[in-house]
Amino acid sequence: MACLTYRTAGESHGRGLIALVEGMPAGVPVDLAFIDGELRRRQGGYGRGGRQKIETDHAEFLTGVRLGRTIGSPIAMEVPNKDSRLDDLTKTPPLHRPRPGHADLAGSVKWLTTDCRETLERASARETAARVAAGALSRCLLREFGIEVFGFVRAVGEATASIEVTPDNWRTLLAAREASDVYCPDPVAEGRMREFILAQKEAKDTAGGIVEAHVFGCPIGLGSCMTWDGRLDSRIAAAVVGIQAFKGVEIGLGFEAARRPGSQVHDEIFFDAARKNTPSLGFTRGSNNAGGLEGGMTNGMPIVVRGAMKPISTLGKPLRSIDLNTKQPSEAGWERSDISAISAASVVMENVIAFEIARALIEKFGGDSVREMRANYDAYLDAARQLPL
Ligand code: EPS
Repeated sequence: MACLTYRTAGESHGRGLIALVEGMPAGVPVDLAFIDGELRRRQGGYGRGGRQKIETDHAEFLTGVRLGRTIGSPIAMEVPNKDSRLDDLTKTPPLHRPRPGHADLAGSVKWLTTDCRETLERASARETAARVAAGALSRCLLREFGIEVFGFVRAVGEATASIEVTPDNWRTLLAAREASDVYCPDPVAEGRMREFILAQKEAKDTAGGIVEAHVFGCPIGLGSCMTWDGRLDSRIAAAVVGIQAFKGVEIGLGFEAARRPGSQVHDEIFFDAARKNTPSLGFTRGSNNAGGLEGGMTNGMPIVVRGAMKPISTLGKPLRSIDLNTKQPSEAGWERSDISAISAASVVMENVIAFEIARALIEKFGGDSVREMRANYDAYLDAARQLPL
């Protein structure tokens, strides 16, 4: 079975970050401007630190692409680091005082060192540049099937965007998001988010938040209820909580569904013959509380995912910690960092979700080339439209 996978390599201050994507069919038009655009969006956002002023992230394709299209071979992408200084001890000195919330303590014990740098260099969210590169590449495939992803910042502090995202309004919201340096399309909430982040900066503190992504255009039946790890919701949840600093994920109504009776949760089913030729095959719903996934499979409604990011763990006013060499109480170490990376997190979540959708799409429609996938996709929708036989 065709299986799309990716691995990443690279340290925050090493030579660069690598994404190795395997299983991408031949014939995908690689939109480098789009991929680099996503990398630049990941660098942006209100509350980012000094590193992003140094870097101009872009993807270099080392393998797997010829004349602007994938050729079916493994694809190695590199995002070079300008701030490369891993082997210079004066510029990357040892860090012995683990930051609460970071990988520092667990990693140092795990790899039997008292220098947290050996862990933090890889644990750093800089690695998400490679994930965004892989995810943005997968979106070049998704586009061929009319599947699009839209992400934004839903909440920071007490400020929550009061917008409803629909297949009809998301492009307008996207324009509003593009105009917002917090990446929140609700201008009132955006102002309050900015105030909260600025207040944390002044208090030498940090901010997290909630990001949200919507996927439009999936045909019914991606993912599978047959195995736990074939369930698309399980893969999406793993991909989202696998992002640095993410502590939670919700699909559709999420935890709220657990508080309500069934009649106020489940999305009633209707049929609209006029939409028979769309990927939803004409099946419509009165609501989308399931967030587009039932039984771990797409149901034709937009996929809706929220992720919770904890505040950045490097605080300007450090929390109490201990020195790993002396075991004496000490303030946590300080490293250049962000006050908030919530806007960047929305870009990362969009792209890791896109990758999981692309993986499920390739599993369902297989094929060594986009052309073959397209034929399988069309044949499936035709067969489904002909039901009952
Ligand atoms: C990041 C780059 C890092 C940090 C941040 C994310 O750059 P540097 O450590 O050189 O300042 O800004 O990483 C962390 C928040 C972290 O805890 O490691 C990036 O490119 O996203």
